[in-house]
Amino acid sequence: VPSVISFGESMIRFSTKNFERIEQAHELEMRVAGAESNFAIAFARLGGRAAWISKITNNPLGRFIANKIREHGVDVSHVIWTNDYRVGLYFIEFGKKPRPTQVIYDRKNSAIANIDPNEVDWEILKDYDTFHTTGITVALSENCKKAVEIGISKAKEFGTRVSFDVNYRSKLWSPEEAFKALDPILKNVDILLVTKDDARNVLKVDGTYEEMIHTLAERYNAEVTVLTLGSEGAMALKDDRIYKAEPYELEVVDRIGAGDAFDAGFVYEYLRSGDIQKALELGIAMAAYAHTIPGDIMFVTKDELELVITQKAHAHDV
Ligand code: KDG
Repeated sequence: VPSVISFGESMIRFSTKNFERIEQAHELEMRVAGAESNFAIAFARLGGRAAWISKITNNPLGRFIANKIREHGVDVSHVIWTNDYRVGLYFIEFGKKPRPTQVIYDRKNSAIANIDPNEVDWEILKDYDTFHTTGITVALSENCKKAVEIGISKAKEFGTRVSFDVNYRSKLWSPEEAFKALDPILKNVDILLVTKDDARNVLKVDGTYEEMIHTLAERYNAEVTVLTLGSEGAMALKDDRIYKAEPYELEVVDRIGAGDAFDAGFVYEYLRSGDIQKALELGIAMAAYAHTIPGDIMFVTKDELELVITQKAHAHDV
């Protein structure tokens, strides 16, 4: 069974209902959000073994987060609990064109931002195939950045693969700050996951998608490089060979968390079979499903995904 351990912050996610604006809302939906826990949950739901490391304030909000993540079978026993600091919050109002979706973070001074990188028992990475984290974690604080760097170097030492999604968030840092911090880190990543927008705006690669992915592969030398193309599907490069997967036709309910779902699908299948084409197909199917489900979390089964993958493959037969 493929296994991952992810590292990052999760927050309470409050969203308005029926496309209300935050300013007018008198009711908010309360859910859990966090790229790295979304990833671990999606991975666990596929049948993988998943754990999530974080540091959380021990209060009802923090317990709400850990419980919601545990519910899907993710091991949260390595979480570091503290009585200090706070649980980060995150507010969303969904827009309808031309009004954009808005995100407000209220997460400064969260427990994980104050993590001491040495308080994590990095030895546990030995028990997993892959260590996964994202640029969001690096953006949170100097301590988090250190922790990511130590985690990656420990993973290397133990022969645990490192998967990393650039996951640029403009509310956390500028593209220049992100590039400066992430560029050296990405050189130590085995499975590099990046959207075309982050590749262009943060990593400053240009040209056609093929040119972009080749540049990324040459610059960072990952075992496999994955470029996601939004509504155009996704592409991967391994050993100089390019693989592509076509997108699904879909209706968007909530796109947040789709990237994490893609990552989980890709990494799960890549670890399971090593088949890049299949990994892309599972990633794309996961992302498509994620767009149809309210909230960040992937309430799906492997069977449901296999069904849509088969239907897609046969769509051209008729
Ligand atoms: O990928 C989805 C995340 O952006 C969301 O869960 C919130 O982790 C989050 C963040 O920091 O934006």
